[in-house]
Amino acid sequence: MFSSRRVVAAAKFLGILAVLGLLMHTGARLFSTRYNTNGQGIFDMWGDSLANNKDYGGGADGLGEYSPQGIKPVNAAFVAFVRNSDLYGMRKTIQEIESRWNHNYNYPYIFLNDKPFTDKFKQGVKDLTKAEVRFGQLEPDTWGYPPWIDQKKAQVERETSNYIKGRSESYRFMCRFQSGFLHKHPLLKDLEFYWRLEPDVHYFCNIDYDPFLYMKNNGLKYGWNIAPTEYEPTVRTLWNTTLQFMDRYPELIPKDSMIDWVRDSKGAYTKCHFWSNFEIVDLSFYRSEQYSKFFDFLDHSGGFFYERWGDAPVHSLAVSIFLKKSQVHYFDDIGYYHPAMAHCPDGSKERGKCVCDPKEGWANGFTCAKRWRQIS
Ligand SMILES: Nc1nc2c(ncn2[C@@H]2O[C@H](COP(=O)(O)OP(=O)(O)OP(=O)(O)O)[C@@H](O)[C@H]2O)c(=O)[nH]1
Ligand SMILES: [Mg+2]
Repeated sequence: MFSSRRVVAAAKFLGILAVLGLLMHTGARLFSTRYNTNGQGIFDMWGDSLANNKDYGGGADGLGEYSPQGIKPVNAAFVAFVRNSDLYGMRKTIQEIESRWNHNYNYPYIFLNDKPFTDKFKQGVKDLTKAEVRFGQLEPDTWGYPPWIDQKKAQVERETSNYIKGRSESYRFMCRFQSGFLHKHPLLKDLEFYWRLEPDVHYFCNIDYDPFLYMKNNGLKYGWNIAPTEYEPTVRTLWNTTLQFMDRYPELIPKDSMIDWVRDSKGAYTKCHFWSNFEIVDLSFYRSEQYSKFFDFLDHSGGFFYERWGDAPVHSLAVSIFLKKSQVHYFDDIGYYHPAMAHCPDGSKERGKCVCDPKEGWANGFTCAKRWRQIS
């Protein structure tokens, strides 16, 4: 027989355990969302809500809408600009994005190339997915030099540069194409959103909801995942050219943009940029008058050739001067690697299905990711 003192002591002990459990649970939830700066509820990032939220394409019930040939909730696709020689790197990427996400969601793929795709490439990527795959070649005048470029001057820059990819002509064509023409390609004409893919990237974790639908339902224009600083010699005059554009077209520049992400307290360029090898974008942004005037202005200044402006800093400057922070989303729940940098989601051990070590998710600690958390 238990004495009443023992019963009271046991009840007290159980009560303390329950309170401790509740505190630990809440603490873990708060900890796991400490980088969540997009104003979502605290349970959104690792909790049940995104994975099982039908509003965002989560949960088994919602997946019926995502049959391979069916019409998807968002008119969206993966888009990759690649060479035939990228076949095996691309196959690695497709295999991972399929197994981590798209085998359930079946969004189509669009591959573009400056040369015709070989049958080997086409079959090689099609073999890895049941989703629709489309192939296209670039439109005339979107690859190579526009007529106003002084090609001798461009050559001198190439031959004297000491920065990465500085000596490559085709890399510059690629950066100009991805900045100004990719979103205008006829195969992308009807797309609302794209998700950029590159060869040889890794997706570390399962994704249990539809990021396209998440962006669409929340009015988000631009989604990113890794944000380093750009190497200065490649963008020597990019910031000043952007300031000149803002002076020339004040009517296109909103007052409440997230410009302080790229402009420090002294007015200098922070060189922060979103790595565009992963980007999920509402293409109405790139199709807007604002963006297209911005690209034309940059293009005419010649910096794609007289320096080596990348599409990542160009896209990021446009995002920063035209959009509000609330229109931009940090996909910090997506584990991702492109050669040289990785983002491993904080709290991924709890999720169980990631293959990265959160301690090595060092892109999260970069100056520009920190700056993102600080700006309003
Ligand atoms: N068709 C075609 N695709 C290209 C060319 N140059 C680059 N690409 C593609 O453009 C994308 C970006 O090029 P990358 O060489 O990966 O550029 P990066 O990511 O800055 O550099 P890495 O660190 O080498 O990956 C990749 O998907 C390439 O396959 C080219 O001349 N033709
Ligand atoms: Mg790359």
